[in-house]
Amino acid sequence: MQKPQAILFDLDGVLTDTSEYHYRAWKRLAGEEGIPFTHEENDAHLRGVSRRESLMYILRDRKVTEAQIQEMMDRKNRYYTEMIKGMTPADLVPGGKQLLQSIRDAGIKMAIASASKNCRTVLELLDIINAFDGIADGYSVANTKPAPDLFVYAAGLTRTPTSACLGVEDADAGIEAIKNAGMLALGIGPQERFHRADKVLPDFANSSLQDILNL
Ligand code: B16
Ligand code: MG
Repeated sequence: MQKPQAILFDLDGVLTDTSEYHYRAWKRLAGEEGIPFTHEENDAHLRGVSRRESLMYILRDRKVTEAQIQEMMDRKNRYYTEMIKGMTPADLVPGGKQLLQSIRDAGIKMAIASASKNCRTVLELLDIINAFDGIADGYSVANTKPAPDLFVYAAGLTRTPTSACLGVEDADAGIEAIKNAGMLALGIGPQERFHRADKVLPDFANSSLQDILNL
């Protein structure tokens, strides 16, 4: 492929493995509410999906008030923030620091496009908050993935046309968002998870810029 002018990274599940913490926090909440919830369901339906929509999936057609929804979202977030407290720069994907540096050295802009409201906290804990030209997170746009908005917003932060951007995602909803934004999409995870990815890498650890560009 032609060298992109900007690379837009999802955070949870791409640059760090916080997706497992999200799962465990939802699992605990679901257990407390007496609702069955599996890892497979998490991978298929919750990856990259906002906090509220994730809860709606878990609750399915149970009748709940808005106050109960808020309480459950807060409770899950308490469990999640408790789990990420101990994160350190060692929780960045192996080879991540070198990868970000080589992208910078190649003159390619970089931004984060994460659905998470905890995004900045995680970037600080990983000590990479200053590595990006922009950060689009769970506070940036109203329409969540698979809507293109978050990736379009992140492209704008790097002042790059969407057609010259490459997005990197571990969630099928995120790949949809990238393609809906008219960008090239790199999926991280098992091939069968993704429907519209231009390329898939099973694992992001120790990936080089060449691996990414080799679409
Ligand atoms: P929060 P990403 C997403 O982050 C996670 O994949 C998803 O599991 C989570 O529900 C969502 O953020 C919202 O997170 O509850 O912290 O606001 O993958 O888009 O970086
Ligand atoms: Mg993700």
